[in-house]
Amino acid sequence: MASDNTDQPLVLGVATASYQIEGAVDEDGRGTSVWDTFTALPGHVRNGDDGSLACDSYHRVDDDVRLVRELGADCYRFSIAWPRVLPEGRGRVEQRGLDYYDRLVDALAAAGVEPAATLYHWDLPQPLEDAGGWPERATAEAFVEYAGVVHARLGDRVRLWATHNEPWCAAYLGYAAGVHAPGRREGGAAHKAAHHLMLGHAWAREALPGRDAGQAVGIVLNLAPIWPEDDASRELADRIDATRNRVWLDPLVDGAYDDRLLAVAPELADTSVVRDGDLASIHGSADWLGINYYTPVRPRLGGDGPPHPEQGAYPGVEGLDLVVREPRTDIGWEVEARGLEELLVDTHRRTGLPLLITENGAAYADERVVDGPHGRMVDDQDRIDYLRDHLVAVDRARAAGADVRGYLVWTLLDNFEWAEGYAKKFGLVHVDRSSPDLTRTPKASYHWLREQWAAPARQAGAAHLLIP
Ligand code: PNW
Repeated sequence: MASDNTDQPLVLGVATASYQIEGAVDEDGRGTSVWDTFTALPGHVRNGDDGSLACDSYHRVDDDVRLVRELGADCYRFSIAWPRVLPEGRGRVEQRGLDYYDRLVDALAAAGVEPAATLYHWDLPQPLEDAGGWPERATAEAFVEYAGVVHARLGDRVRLWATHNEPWCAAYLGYAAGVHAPGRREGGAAHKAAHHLMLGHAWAREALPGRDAGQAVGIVLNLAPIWPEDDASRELADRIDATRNRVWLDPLVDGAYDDRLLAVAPELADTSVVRDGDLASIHGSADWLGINYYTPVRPRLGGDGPPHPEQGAYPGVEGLDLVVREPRTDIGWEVEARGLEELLVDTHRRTGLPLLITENGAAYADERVVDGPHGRMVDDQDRIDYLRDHLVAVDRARAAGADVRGYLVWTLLDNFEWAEGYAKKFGLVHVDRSSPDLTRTPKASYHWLREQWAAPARQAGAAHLLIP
């Protein structure tokens, strides 16, 4: 029975990811990741940008945590760079890399902010990619080893864990479309990567001690509402839904890949890839589910013209056109808060899991620095409007019974936005890349959220909302 959940407290906070903010790629024994390699090759990233400096957060833990605390966030979601911890991907452990996350977690504790750690936000150690990457089952085994090492160091203080961030991007943008690292264009490899990502997730969760004692392990998916443009595009929409949503949710919820999915991803019918017991391992393997939402997907049956640039991200699907309606953010993504409401209600019905919105936010060209009530700041009214509309959508989904426990904004700082480099800015805080200390200036949206979040009396400590 649907119940109104709007009187339940909501965890509020912000999210970041290691490669996007840390910089310091050659420090303290960090190994090479696929993103170091990918960004070094011309043509992969706008303006030839890379994450070697990023926001220099590796050296600015205290500044960043202060910004999180002063925002009034309950929770800070960050990710751990695998090659800082295991420079070769497995085997030798680099304590200095772990020390950095140790300092971060302690600083968050001192600030009264609940840490939420993501183990994999795309920084695959290059040696593992050299051995075949996620299309190889051995990568899932290495991930379990890595997860255990991190957990042994941080598990006494971190209670909220996510295994993977957006495995769709890792598998399909990385191995099929080739627009993310490692830049391969092999549709079949992407489907295998998808399975191995889920397998690594499930095995890692199983291997983490303390899961029954006040810890919760989930996975972060960028599920999307799929809205066919017309009746003729319904069948096409179903095939988009297969790899965008069902390849993750079906094994998790049903312990199976069904025939409609196998028609798009025949590699998953191969019993040397999907082995006995794999689906049983993945079945039910999440204590909570993270949802990253930015925009709906509107497929339309394409004509005979050239293939749509994003078609490569949907291997096994021909004749795809993707419609992007107005209004759009600076990265070209449609603004449509109803997509979030629908996604939350549908995912609640489908999974029954506690849901945490682990990312939502907007890229705008925030160039106007003004004198405001809080001193110099960036006027980003468009971002305020985006966040307000999406927070209203969250409320509506909760009123309709969706079990949404929290909402984290993407992202704290203007940072390295993957293939878009530094040109597309999602931050609540502006980072002056030309200043030697990478000066951070909160935008109007930061001040607005702080006022919003100070208003309701929220319970201190966020983890209890997601811990079983
Ligand atoms: C997510 N796409 O990435 C990530 O989790 C963040 O690291 C990222 O900064 C944020 O969303 C904004 O992009 C995506 O091209 C990157 O479809 C690209 C796509 C989707 C998600």
